Amino acid sequence: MAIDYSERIPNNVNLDGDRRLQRALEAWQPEFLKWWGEMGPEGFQSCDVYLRTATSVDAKGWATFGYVKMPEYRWGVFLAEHASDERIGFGEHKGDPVWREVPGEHRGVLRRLIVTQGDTEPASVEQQRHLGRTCPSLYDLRNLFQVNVEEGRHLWAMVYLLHAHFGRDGREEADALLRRRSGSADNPRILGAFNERTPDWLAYFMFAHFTDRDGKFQLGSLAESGFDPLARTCRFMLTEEAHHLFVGEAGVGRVIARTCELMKQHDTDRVGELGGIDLAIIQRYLNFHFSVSLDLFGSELSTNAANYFSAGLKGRFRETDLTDDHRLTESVRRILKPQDGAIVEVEQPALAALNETLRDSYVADCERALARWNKIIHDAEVDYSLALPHRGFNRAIGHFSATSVTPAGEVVTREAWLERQAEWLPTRADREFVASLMKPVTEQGRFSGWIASPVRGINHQPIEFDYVTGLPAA
Ligand code: BYC
Repeated sequence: MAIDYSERIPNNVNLDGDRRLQRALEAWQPEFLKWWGEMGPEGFQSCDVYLRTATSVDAKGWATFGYVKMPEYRWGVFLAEHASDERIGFGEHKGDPVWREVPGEHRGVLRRLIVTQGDTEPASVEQQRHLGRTCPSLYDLRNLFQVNVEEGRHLWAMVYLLHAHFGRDGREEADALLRRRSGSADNPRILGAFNERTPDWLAYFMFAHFTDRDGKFQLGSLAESGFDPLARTCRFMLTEEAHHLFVGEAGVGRVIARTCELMKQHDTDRVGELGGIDLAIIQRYLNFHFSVSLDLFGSELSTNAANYFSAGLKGRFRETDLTDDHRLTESVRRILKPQDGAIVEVEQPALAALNETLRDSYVADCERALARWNKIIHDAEVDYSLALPHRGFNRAIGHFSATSVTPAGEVVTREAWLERQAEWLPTRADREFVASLMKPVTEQGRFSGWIASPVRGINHQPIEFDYVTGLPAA
């Protein structure tokens, strides 16, 4: 399963053996590079960045590290190895052999799922393109670029599926993925969170923590797909995704650690004048990114989600580990719903409520990470706890979108909510203050005053390693 890097498009899918597909992807490649030049990290394209590149897709050492200029990164097409059990694990086709080709009757929905997934990848690169200019350290700059090139590769992963399995429609969708733009009024990205700005590094770490974590769960459910090329593509993407989540969680954790250090040193909880970020501001950023990311799971009740599952296209997270009948036609579950000024639990068909089931898995994962952040605070002997807001708070999708819910889970009037919004979501003053801290630090081994240094470097290199060289003059 080694990857051949002498190919123009590195791959482990035997692209040589399919000249038509190879030519189609080779025609898309310059368009991708043009997009990367226009919308990728601004101002750093000629730097040498200490990046990892996939060399094989098996568990043993798939990555190799070395200096690469980002436009020369070897974006390629990599599928994980075949699973041992090649049967569909859920839905109406449970037990049938997996599909190697797109089943005709599911063509439209499958394409839509792949396009939606694919659209998020370039979107996140676009959202993060200005961040390099204000990096808190070379270490963080390198991590940002690692995430960016891998999101680019995730786009390649979805584009390969579109080209290989969806004919002319697929090629058109692949082109459209390079035309939509995050935040554009005329041609925006598909999902809400991917049109929000990522204006500063606290927002970036929160995004990598909360929004990339949606990626973990969505890719995890697509990795269960009965459409085998999609499942194997997503399985390999998940191995890359783990690093992105690390960047987010550790990044926020280091901001918290620095804040606590300043609080203890100066016996105050207002660390702004000392160049740190108050825990209250961190909480407001958390509230924003968590709620926007909850929307990415779709409505609580969704016939789309039920159809994806019944058709065998999109499972639940770790479907195979679950012990029910994997069909859910007779199952019910309880979901939260706003009703007459309160939040009540109602019973609903489990199939219709699958978005909520995936959202539950996500929230539980966020809770575990939150406990690790709170441990940093408590270990520093600071009397404060961060909390996840209620899942009805600040929602734009689903049945909470028309209801005003506080982070504590109280239903209030719209007026009351708007009056207190500044307590809960980042204010303009918060954003301006955080922006004022965003001064680039690019000396080896140095870090901005608002963030602690990491525990260790990348790939056993020291923290003061020269992770990015050839920086543009300030
Ligand atoms: N914003 O039936 P519903 C990642 C639309 S992140 C805007 O509830 P469904 C990454 C919906 O499309 C993972 N629109 O939706 C992270 C539908 O539209 P139509 C990305 C939204 O289909 C960081 C309508 O509302 N992968 O990888 O059950 C960096 C009715 O909704 C939103 C995927 O999402 C929204 N938030 O569920 C880089 C996996 N939510 O039909 C990468 C593929 C819903 O009325 N996508 N709508 O036009 C899916 O599985 C589903 O499309 C969704 C939505 C879960 C997103």
